[in-house]
Amino acid sequence: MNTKIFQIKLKQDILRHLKYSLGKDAGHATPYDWRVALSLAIRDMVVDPWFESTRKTYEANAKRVYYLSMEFLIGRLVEDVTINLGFEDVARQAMHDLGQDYDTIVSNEPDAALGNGGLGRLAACFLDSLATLGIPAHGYGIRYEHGLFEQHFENGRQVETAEGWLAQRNVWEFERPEVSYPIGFGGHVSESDGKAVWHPSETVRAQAYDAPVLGWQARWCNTLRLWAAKPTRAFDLESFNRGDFLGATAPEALARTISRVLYPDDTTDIGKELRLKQEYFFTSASIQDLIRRYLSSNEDLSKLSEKAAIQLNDTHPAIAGPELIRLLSDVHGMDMMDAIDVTRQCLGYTNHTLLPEALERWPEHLFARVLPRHYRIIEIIQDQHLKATGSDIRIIDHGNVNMGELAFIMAHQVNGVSALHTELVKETVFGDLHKVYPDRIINETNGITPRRWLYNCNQPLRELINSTIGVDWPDDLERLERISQYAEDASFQEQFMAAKRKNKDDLITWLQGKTKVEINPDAMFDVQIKRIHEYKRQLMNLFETVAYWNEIKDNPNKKWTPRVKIFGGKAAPGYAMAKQIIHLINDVATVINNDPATKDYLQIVFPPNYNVSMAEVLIPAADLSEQISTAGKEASGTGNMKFALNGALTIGTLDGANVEIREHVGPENFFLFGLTASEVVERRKQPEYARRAIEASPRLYRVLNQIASGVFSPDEQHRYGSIVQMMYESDYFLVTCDFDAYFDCQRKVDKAYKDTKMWTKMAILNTANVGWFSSDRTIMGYAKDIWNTRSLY
Ligand code: 26V
Repeated sequence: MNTKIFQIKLKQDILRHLKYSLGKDAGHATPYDWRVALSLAIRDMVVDPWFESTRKTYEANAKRVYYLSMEFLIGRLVEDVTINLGFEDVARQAMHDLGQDYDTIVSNEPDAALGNGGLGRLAACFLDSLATLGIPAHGYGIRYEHGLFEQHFENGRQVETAEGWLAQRNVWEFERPEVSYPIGFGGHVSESDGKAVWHPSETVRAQAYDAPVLGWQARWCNTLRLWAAKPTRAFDLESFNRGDFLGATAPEALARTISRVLYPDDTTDIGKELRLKQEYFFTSASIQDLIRRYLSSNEDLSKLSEKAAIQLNDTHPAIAGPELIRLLSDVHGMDMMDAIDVTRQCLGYTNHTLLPEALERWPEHLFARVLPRHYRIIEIIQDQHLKATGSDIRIIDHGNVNMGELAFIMAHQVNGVSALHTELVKETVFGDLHKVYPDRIINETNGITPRRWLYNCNQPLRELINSTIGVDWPDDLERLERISQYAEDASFQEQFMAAKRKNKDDLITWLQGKTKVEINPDAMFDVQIKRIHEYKRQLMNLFETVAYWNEIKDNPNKKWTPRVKIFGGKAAPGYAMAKQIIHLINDVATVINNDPATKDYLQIVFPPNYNVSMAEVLIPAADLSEQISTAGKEASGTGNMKFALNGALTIGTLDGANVEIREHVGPENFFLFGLTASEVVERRKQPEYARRAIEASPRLYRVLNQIASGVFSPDEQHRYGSIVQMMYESDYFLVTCDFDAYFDCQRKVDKAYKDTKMWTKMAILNTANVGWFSSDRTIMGYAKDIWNTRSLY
């Protein structure tokens, strides 16, 4: 079909959905109606490729990947799907013909925010790449009623409100009432004919909702299956008839609690029973589902690993090990030791953090009460591991069930997410297990999908690349290298700069109404967007901002490089220090933005409610990417890759994937500073390292004094006393020790930015040389090293 005919058909489809799916006529349709009608029309076109991929997979009886993740941070979908179908222009024109602005309509879609940060966004990029590569795969997760909380500021403080993406119709999902599994909790275990029988005291149902995941150019389509918790008995008529109306709905409310909200805390082991139940809930449903699928085409469960690769996205689904063993042995009669072997051949485990407080441990008594049969199976796994290896590393230890050890011991491969992180995993968290299983830990450096993170979010740059090197790069991103030959070409440079400028203008437009600050588009846009955490060191960035402000005020006649400091990010609701940091950023912004002496040179903006859609506007507009974590703490980072791909230069430490990014773009195109991971460890051993660093840095000393004396909180002088005190007394993340190096490095950045030609060349070389960080490359690595799966087209 040619474009014209498609356009007519799409228009008809949109109007048909408006009428028959929404019951609206065009004259009375709201933007919401138009968006839903457009999405449904687009969705219709995904169904055939979806069926086709499923049919091919069944026909080939192919091995499937099962990606188990507590989080999928997807963002909006309609543009993504439209672009994968190759219908962007058609859809834009069709909407235009219907009197609607495509961009306005699609921006009305709520983000699917079923994740906290990096780990969840990685899962979403992986789904995109699996579909693009034609690898049969299912994502499995939870259909949270409320995604990540929404953030707004009241007097500079973060306030959280419940997010409600499902209040509107979720056009992408297909409800599957017929696909549902019982999930038990609690109770006791008895024995019958030498077999264990678990009698749960409470049972809920996991019901499937499927969304198609379409790959690039619609060549392949996988499924994201999310589970919603439902009661086994929806309504208690007896209670209702007695007049107990609330009690009648209690079973439903109780069951639904399990899939009600996404845990917003990615920093602490909150030790909540509900969280454990959530983990078991979606893992058990997924394992039951994949066994059923296997048995629909195969008989012998001992060969399960020939058809199923199960990847654990961190330890949240680590209960998959004991659950699969339970089902194989208790339910399907397999010998327990064989079941352990089969399970291990199926499982892979990805570690995403070294932070000790984020490693999951459950109090033994809680675990044994909620999952008595699994507790017993873990004891058996542990015995087998102790006997086979002679090691003394236990899963159940000091009254805790350690999910990291469980995942490690039950997986045939364990991977870190960047080269440095993987080495640190071997040396630290899993040092002892690594000695016992020396071939188990491997590295798979993270990646990002270039479809969302360049092709879709940065149209000006996309067009420039297309017209310069052709259109074949989005599914083979290393082809971007071809633009490096134009890095010094005056006309290409000019166009590259023009694209950046267009994105900056668009950002300014987008910010209107979100901030009162008037932004200078010629200023350097310096961006730090990520969860607020001490190790990510937003504080160091802020201290440097204050120091720069001081410098400008002290030397008002010097030619300063104008900067806009942009912050974005949410703090976990229970993380008091992170919330203080947000408050301080906003307070500093108020003072600096209102200083007439510096406002031409320095501005701070912190738009609230950072999410995937906001990242899609901010990243293309950035000149400078802040990747300044304490070395050894950021497992990989993926924002760092998105910025570099969009032509921002990085100021960063040797941490996570920064190390590899720097190798790819060349050290001369990367602003490096700070202690290395091993220097960090050494520095911490020195007494009073923070106090000494402050004493040695008049600049930092002055900044801390200003903060302590209430310069930024005139209404409450001592508001930030605890932050300043923490800097002097502990400063675990070494803000004080890296401050001077960071400040000096920022002045190098200033200087480089003044030389527009030089800067543009460096930016072009960043875009040209980060093709390796495509998540397609990452997924090919997993497919080869861990899953042993292949593309089916
Ligand atoms: C832990 C917990 C603990 C219980 C409450 C909920 C919750 C949610 C998440 C986590 C772990 C978060 C780990 C994480 O997001 N790590 C990030 O993973 C990215 C992808 O590999 C990586 O780029 C980031 O550097 C890393 O911080």
